[in-house]
Amino acid sequence: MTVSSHIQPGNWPENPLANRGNGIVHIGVGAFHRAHQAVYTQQAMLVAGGDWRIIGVSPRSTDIADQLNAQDGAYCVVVRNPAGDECQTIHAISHVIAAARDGDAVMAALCDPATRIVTLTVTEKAYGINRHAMTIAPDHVGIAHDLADPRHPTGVLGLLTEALRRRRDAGVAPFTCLCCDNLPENGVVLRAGVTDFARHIDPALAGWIEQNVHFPSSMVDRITPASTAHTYETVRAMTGHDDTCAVETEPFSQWVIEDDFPTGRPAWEQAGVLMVDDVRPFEHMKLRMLNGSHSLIAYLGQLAGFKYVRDVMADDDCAKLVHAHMLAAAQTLVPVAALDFASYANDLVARFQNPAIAHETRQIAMDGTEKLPQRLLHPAQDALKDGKDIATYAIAIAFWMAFLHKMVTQENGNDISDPRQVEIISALSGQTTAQGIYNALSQLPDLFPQALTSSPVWAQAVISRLDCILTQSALDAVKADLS
Ligand code: CS2
Repeated sequence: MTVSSHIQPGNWPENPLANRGNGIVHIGVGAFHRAHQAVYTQQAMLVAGGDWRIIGVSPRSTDIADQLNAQDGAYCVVVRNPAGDECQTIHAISHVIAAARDGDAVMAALCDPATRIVTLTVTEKAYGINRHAMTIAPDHVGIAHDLADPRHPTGVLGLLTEALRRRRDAGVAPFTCLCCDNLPENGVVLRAGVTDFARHIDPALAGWIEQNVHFPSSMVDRITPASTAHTYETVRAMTGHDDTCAVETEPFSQWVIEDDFPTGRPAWEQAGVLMVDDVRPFEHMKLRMLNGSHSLIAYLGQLAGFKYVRDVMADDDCAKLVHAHMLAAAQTLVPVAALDFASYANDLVARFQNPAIAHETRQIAMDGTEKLPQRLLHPAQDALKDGKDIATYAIAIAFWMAFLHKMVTQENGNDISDPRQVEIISALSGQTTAQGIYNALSQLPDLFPQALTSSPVWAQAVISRLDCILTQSALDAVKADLS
């Protein structure tokens, strides 16, 4: 993708999109959105025009709204290339609304007929969807609040549902909902969540949404570590400006979207986005090969004292294990002519090794119970069913279990950073053996597929590795698996 507006030292470019109108509301203006969808959308408007600037909605933080608005929505993206940094200014976001203090403005933006697409990056846990049952989780805090007061929603499903209701009642065409979170068939999941939420408050509305609202799925990819002081220092050195909204990311970027936008869309394909009929082959490949390996790296790194992904990849044995896992994950994928899994794995290794990217293993280790099913557990289930090798899944899950056990015993579990932290701490209480820890975590409701929990082969594979990690070390377990 071409970099559109390089910043020369001391120079903050004019906004090339100043005369473009808004067309998208994006919920969750975190670093990933700023390094990915906003960049593509800017490029699409620069190449092909269109009124597709983005109104950002920050569900919780007010800081990002204050900071971005003070900069007229503009910020820098630092691309960490092994050969040197590049810096680009992005103007695709027109302004940001902090939902916590301005719910009415959020609703007005969602109901504006100019808003034809709502995109989302809110992380897996924010939806409040039980992905086993594909229904809303009524005890999820956002869902519970919005079911009680559906006209003043604060959660994602409640906001979309109420805005769609108002648009229907006003005779305004619905917006298209584009989920950009790392969930398999994320459009299908979002559709199930929104319609189930609507069904609880107004069954006719649920039927109207099913008939009229489109939820294309998408696969997003760009490694984007949380911004640090180093990010801001780089921007200051390159531009002479203080930009507290700056983000840093890798050179690689990919976005694959199902082309289902009845009320229009930016010419994303002219910015390098792949518009397809069916995103599933891409999404499975990415979730299983990239994100699955990422989770393996994260828990291994946390146990072995590697702060960054690149540190794990600098250890030969760990890098071999990661590569082996990528190939094992590829074994569970349906072959597609357009996709070469072996070369994708090689590219991933190079991306993970990028010495210019400081991606903390701790960041990826967060929210394990939300991430593991699509990244490791369902692929493991497929591998087991087809008689394929399950070793790398078993060691990845053993790392996750050992990581949780370590956090609970050494740090009282306070820093697990998982929405099911309380349950995890209670399940692990008093557990010291590999067998006990395995049983406790395997029995968390709605997490492990039954095909795994009922398999003695799987249990043995995980427990033996967990035992090695607990009695020797994570690196010894890696070595044992490679020998
Ligand atoms: C990572 C992802 O934090 C995580 O769980 O695996 O954010 C990953 O960096 C992105 O999906 C890459 O596109």
